[in-house]
Amino acid sequence: MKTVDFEAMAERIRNWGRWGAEDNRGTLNLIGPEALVRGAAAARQGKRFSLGLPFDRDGPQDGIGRTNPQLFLHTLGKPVNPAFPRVQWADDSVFMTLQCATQWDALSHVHYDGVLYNGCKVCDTLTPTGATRLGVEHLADTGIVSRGVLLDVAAYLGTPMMEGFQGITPDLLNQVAAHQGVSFATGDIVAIRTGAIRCLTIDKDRNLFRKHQSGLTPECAEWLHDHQVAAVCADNVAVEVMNAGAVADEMCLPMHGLCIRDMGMPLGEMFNLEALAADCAADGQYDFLMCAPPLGFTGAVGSPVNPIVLK
Ligand code: UVW
Repeated sequence: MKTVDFEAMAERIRNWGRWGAEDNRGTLNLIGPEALVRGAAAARQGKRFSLGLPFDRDGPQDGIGRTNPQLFLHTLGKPVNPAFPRVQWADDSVFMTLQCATQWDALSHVHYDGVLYNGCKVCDTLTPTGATRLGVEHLADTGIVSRGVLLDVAAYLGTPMMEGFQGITPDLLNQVAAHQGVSFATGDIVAIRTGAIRCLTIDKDRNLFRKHQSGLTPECAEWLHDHQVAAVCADNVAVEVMNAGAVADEMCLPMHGLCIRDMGMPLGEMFNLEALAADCAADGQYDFLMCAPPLGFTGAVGSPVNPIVLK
């Protein structure tokens, strides 16, 4: 059954040209001086949290599509200067899919109908050595930093983890926000907690993680647009609900298309929100400074990140 008129919604929320034809940053343009000051002001207790998963061979990927980080310490000890053999250095290299663990999707990550954000044609933009437009470096130069607001959907539903593949609707987001007593301002980063990351952090079971992928329904793209959100992140693999069938009939991963390609909104995936959520529940403060700069790999379509939150 068709529940969303995908094309109509895409047209309503499309930000192409809003920040100029050459824009590569999309909704991050909403993070102006006011948003930065609001973010800094949310750090008022001297608490800090990392939202990053470890980057190692035991990561979330099953190796079928994407590769967990393979680190090679290829230089174990080499003299800096042979005249001083006591002082030596070690070097390492890593092979990994940039999307393998906690990460940002850049605006070049997802397209449909051969067109990316801001009307960039895939054939002119995506090359085997990187994206000529919309690469993650454009999100890295000023960082992804703003006020963050946690919406702890799992806690609101009274469960440590949403099981299976439950869709989180705009109505549910509003209920969680009202319950927590939070409101939103232009340029905020919204963090959605389903609890799914516990399959990795507690059960250490990447297969179990794939079986519990609740997330946002496509209608939430319009909610994010209406609330002038700069970026959204979640503790699941795709921010949006997976395996829910063809929610919008003709589209798979409809929120990816709507957010990344139409709105120009980066998606943050596999953010570990557990310790932060426990603290927010304890002190009632659900907003914070979120500092989550991607790495500036030129032309990359995404980047690993170790987000740091200050309260
Ligand atoms: C896809 O699965 C295509 O993307 P993501 O890693 O953003 O969920």
